[in-house]
Amino acid sequence: KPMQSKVGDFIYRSKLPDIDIPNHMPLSDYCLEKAAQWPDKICLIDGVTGREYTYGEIELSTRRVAAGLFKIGVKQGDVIALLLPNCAEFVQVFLGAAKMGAIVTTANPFYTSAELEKQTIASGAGIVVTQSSYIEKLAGLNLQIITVDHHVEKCMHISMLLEADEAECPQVEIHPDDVVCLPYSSGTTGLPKGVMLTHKSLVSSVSQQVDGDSPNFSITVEDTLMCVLPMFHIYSLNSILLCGLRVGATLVIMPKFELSKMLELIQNHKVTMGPFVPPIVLAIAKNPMVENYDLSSIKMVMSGAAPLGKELEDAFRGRLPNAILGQGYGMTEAGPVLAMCLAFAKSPFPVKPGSCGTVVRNAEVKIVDTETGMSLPYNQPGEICIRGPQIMKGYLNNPEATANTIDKDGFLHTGDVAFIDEDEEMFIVDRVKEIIKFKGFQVPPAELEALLLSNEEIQDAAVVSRKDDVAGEVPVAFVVRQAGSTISEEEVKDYVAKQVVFYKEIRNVYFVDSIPKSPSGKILRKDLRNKV
Ligand code: 4UV
Repeated sequence: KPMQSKVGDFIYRSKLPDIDIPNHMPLSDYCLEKAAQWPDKICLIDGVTGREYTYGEIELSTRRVAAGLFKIGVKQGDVIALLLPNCAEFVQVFLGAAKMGAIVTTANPFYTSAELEKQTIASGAGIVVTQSSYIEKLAGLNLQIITVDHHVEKCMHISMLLEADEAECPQVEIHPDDVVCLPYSSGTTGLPKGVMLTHKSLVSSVSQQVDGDSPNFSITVEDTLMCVLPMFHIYSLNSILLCGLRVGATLVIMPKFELSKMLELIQNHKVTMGPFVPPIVLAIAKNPMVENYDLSSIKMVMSGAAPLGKELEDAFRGRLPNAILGQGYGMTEAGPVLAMCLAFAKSPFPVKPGSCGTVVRNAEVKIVDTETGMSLPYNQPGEICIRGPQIMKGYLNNPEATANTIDKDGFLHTGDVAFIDEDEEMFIVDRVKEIIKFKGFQVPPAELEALLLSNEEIQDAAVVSRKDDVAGEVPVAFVVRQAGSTISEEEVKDYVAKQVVFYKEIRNVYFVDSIPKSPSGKILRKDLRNKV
C-alpha cells in the first residue's frame, strides 16, 4: 500500500531501499571520484574519428579546462553556453566549467540566431563554446567565442583551455546549492525558462540511478554506452554522460543519429547499453538493415523523453529478444529522472509493458487529482508530483513560474498524468501541459504562438500537437487572419520556419474565425487537439 503521511497523502516510493547520497560533493569531483581507480580505462570513443580518451585524460582535461577558463577571466557563477553536437570537447568543457564553479547553459546547435539570442541573453552567458560552422549565427550577440575545431580570427580556440596548466586550476569553494547547469525548458506552460540545476540536484539524480549496493540503473565499469542522444538535452547529459562517468563506463559518442553508422558502432565496440528515444527504438524495430549487424552485445535498451507505444515495444522485443527494454521518465525540472524501469536494477523486478518505470530512490511521488488537488491511491490517474533532493532549485529570474511549479510542500508538478499500480509501476496516460514533443525535443506552443502573433496579418493563433507515427507529435497551428488578409498556409509556415529550429516548424495551418478560450483567456487546447 502506498504509505499514508500524516496529512493523509498517498506517497509512492521506490521498491529499492534509500541510500546515502553524497550530494555535498561538487558535480565533477563526484562524477570522476573513482576515475583514479581506472585511469587507463577508455572513457570516450569518438564515433566519427575513432579517437579514444581515457579516464585519466578526461580527469586531467577537466582540471586544465578549469584552469584555462579561470585564466581567460571566467569567474565562479559565470555562465558559459555550450553550442555543440556530441563530441569530446562538450564533455571536457562541461566538466571543467563545473570544476571551477561556472554554470553551463546548453543549446541545440541547430537553433536559429533568434533562438540563440533569446537564450544567451536570458541566461547571461558571456562565452560560447562552439564549432566554427555556427559562428555566423552568433554574429552580433556580444559573446566571446571559443571554437573547438578551426582557429578563427577574433575567436579563441579550445587549445587555450585544453593546454592550460592544471597547476593553475583555481581552488573554489562550491556549495551544493550552487547552480551548475542551466538547460532551457518551457515546463508546464509558457516560454522556455532557465532551469537551475545545482550540483546537489545532479549528484542526487545520478546517485539515485547508479549508486549503492542495489542500483536502479545497474551500469558498471564493464559497460559500453551508446551516446547518440544529444548531450545538450538533459536525458543524455544526465543518464548517459554523468551516470556513465560515475561508474567508469565507456561512451561511444555520435554527433548525429544515422542508423547504419550507429549499428556499425554497436557491433564494433560491443555496446551493452542503448539509451534511446522512441523514434530510434522504432528504427531498430522496423528497419530491415538491422538484420545485417550483430547486436548481441546489447543487454539493456532504455526509451525515454516521449511515450513508447505498446506495439512498438513488442516489435522491438521480437528484434532484440536478449535485451531488456524499459523506460526512463524524466523532465528537465525534475533533475531530471523521476522514474526508471526496475528491470534495469541490479536485482531486477519483473515489469509490465507500457510502464515508464518506478519512482527513483530517495524521492517521493504523489498522484494528484487535477480537479480537487487530492492525492490518489493506486490505479487512479492524476498529475505526477515529485519531491526529493534532485529537483531544480527553480527557474532563473522567474520566482512566479517557480512558485507555479514547485508547491509550498516542495513537490514539483510535472503536468504529466499517470496512475501507479500495485507493483509501484507508473503508467503515463495523458499530459495536462502545453508542451509538444517532437522525437523527444520540446516544442513550446507559446513560443510559436508569439511568433505567429508577431505577423501583422495574423489576429490570433494557437498551436497544438498532432500525433505522428515517426516523430510522436508535430506542431500544427490554428490561425485567425486579420480582416482583409489572404495569407496562405504556406506563407504562415514559411514565416515561422525562418525563425525556428527544424522540429518547431508548423506542419499544418487551419484557418478559423476564432480561437476557443476559457473565460480567463486560456486557449482551450484540448478542444483544438480534438479537432485535428
Ligand atoms: O524536459 P524534457 O525535455 O525532459 C525529458 C527527459 C527525459 C529523460 C528520460 C530518461 C532519463 O533517464 C533521463 O535522464 C531523462 O524528456 O521533457 C519532459 C517531458 O517529456 C515527457 C513528459 O511529458 C515529460 O514531462 N516524457 C519524458 N519521458 C517520458 C515522457 C516517458 N518515458 N514517457 C512519456 N513521456
